[in-house]
Amino acid sequence: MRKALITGITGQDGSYLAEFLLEKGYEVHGLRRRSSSFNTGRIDHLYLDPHQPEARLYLHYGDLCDGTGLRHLVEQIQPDEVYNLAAQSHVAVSFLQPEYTIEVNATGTLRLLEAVRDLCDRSGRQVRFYQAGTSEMFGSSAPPQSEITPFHPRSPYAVSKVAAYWQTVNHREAYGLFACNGILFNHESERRGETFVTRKITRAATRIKLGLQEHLYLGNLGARRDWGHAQDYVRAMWLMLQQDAPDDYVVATGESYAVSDFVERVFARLELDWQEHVRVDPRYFRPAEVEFLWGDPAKAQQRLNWHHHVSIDQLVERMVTSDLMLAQREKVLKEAGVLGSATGSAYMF
Ligand code: NDP
Ligand code: GDR
Repeated sequence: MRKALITGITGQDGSYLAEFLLEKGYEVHGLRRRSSSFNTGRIDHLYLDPHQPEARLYLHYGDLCDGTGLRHLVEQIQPDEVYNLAAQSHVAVSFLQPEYTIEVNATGTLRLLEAVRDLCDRSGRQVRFYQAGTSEMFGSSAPPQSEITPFHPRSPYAVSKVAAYWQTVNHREAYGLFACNGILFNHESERRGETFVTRKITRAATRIKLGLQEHLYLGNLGARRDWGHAQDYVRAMWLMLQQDAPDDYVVATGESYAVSDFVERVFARLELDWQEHVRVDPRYFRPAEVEFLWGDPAKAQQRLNWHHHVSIDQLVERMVTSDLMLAQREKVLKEAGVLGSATGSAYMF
């Protein structure tokens, strides 16, 4: 049975990747952070008591800031494949916490790469490594962006990911590690964190539909993104590690829409007039913005035979349907007097 280690397993992509690998018959090990509140909501449906013979998902406490712990875990688990998805992944937050963002995303990746290199050296095994790179690395480079487009990062987050990208390339070239960078454009889902713009929009619009809130405050409505569904994108991560040789790949839909387009689609689906409800609040503007991301996925299509299946309309449909159910539940609880109206804090950023 092949073993995979996923850092960031409690996040959006980690949860879909865990699902995908379990389905493929892997034993899956995930890194979870110690937290004072539960942070496993996205993977609880996959978890079985480890005493049960059919259990194949194991969680381990760890943190990308703790190199010793990472090293112990890599030694103990002896994975065949390592997927490094853990990150301080919010671009706006990275302007507020630049040192921490670099510490986790850049130095953290280096710590993990070194632990994997040592395991390969000592055991003579070839461990395959996936690094979660991002279209944010292209920053202000003109679209369409592909593997040969120069990087011009526009945030501490993007700078940290460029560093992690080159560390991954360097471990491949210097030590012969089977290490790949996925350069993934934005991908969303019903499990997307609520402070990323698509989910912020679907959460707010569905709450507006049910009378739970009146307005949605957003920043730059003109920014353009190439949005896919996370389920399609985790398949690409796995495909990269199944090739004969390691390489780097852009993963995108090849279509780009403005934030205002996404807003319009969501509100139209709910038969609401978005202009009545959406307000621009400059607090959500970023010190530097990435205006136009539009990926060229030709290499992934040709070499990995990867294609996205979920269209922008299907993405909107899935997110709206799921958030409508959440809002309905919220409404019932509120009417029963069980819930206050404290959810507003969730919509920061
Ligand atoms: P999420 O923010 O949903 O998940 C991030 C994960 O990283 C969570 O499991 C989080 O744990 C964990 N994490 C954060 N800090 C640490 C740390 N110090 N040590 C260990 N774990 C940590 O991100 P996504 O799932 O959306 O993205 C996955 C990866 O892909 C990230 O690296 C992101 O930067 C990158 N990426 C994402 C894209 C997207 O559009 N979604 C596009 C391109 C790249 P906890 O649950 O405890 O917070
Ligand atoms: P992004 O995603 O920065 O592309 O990073 P996000 O959804 O946060 O922003 C997309 C665009 O929408 C604009 N925007 C707003 N964004 C947020 N979050 N909140 C708002 O109110 C708002 N109003 C407008 C932003 O300015 C931006 O232009 C995501 C993350 O998942 C990264 O980890 C990943 O690497 C990239 O996608 C690819």
